[in-house]
Amino acid sequence: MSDLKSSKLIKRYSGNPILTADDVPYNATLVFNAGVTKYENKYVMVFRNDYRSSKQRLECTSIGLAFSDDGIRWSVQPKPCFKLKDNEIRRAYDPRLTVIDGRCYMCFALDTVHGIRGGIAVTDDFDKFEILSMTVPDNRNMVLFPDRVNGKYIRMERPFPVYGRGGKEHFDIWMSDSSDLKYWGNSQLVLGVENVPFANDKIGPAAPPIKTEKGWLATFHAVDIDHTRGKNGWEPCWQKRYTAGIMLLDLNNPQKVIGISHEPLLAPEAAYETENGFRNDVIFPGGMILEDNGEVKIYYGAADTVECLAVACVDDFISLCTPI
Ligand code: BMA
Repeated sequence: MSDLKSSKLIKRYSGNPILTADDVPYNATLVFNAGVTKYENKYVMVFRNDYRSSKQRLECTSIGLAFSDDGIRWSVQPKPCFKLKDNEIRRAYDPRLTVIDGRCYMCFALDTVHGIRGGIAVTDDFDKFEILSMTVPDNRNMVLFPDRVNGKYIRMERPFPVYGRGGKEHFDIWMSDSSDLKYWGNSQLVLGVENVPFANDKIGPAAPPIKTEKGWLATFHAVDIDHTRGKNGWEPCWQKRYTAGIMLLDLNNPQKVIGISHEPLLAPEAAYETENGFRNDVIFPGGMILEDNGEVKIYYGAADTVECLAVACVDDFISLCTPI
């Protein structure tokens, strides 16, 4: 799995990265893994910011807020917008946004004393957030579908069962539904890591899916480990690579995979993905927007350090997805 290339059907924005720590008017070091949506005629971004309170460690995380008129040039608001921290919760991070019936919902991961949890909150102004639900550990990478299916809200997620998967990081994509966004059940497996030819470790949902006539288009991240990789970033030893994949899910039974792209959509190739980052070779999409002209914008964190954009045509994405 040494040489992975990006699909020819997707183009990186030539002005990448679209957001870095230099654009943020408060303490910021790594600005990445953003959730992006269109809400009330503007593009909205919530991004992860890991920063230092002292010179030594990147021990703090906040979630920043930015707005844009074109989805490319962003203006970061003066203060972070969401912080969840107490004696139990260490930080909230990796936010994803979905607009459902005109309200904006944010999924996020929580590092807590007793494990990693997935949360869902709703906001109408990006100032006040009402927490609707938090999972038991360990779960994260949760994304909400923008429409109900058969009357139910749908969430994709990535639990991490360790004992049941042989003690390895063999983690898969699951789906649950809910009548009220608070109580979730009817959980079903969607895609196993063994079904993704460019993963040998784990997979997880990436951006919230978009609806097309042919099915739900859903991105995911796929991880491969190579133990011959040495120091590959600021950390002493980072041996994983994160690529982005895409799949097409049945409109009425979204737990059913119609097809996947058997090659990555995006594999780390550009310098801002492979060099000088906190963890090099990481592509982590968190936002996908379908424009009226059929263009799809994909927003992704690169090297856990900056936020980037790539664009493609929705019909090309559909054509890439063939049966497993
Ligand atoms: C995952 C998460 C992401 C991060 C990725 C690569 O486990 O922590 O936030 O981008 O690792 O470091």
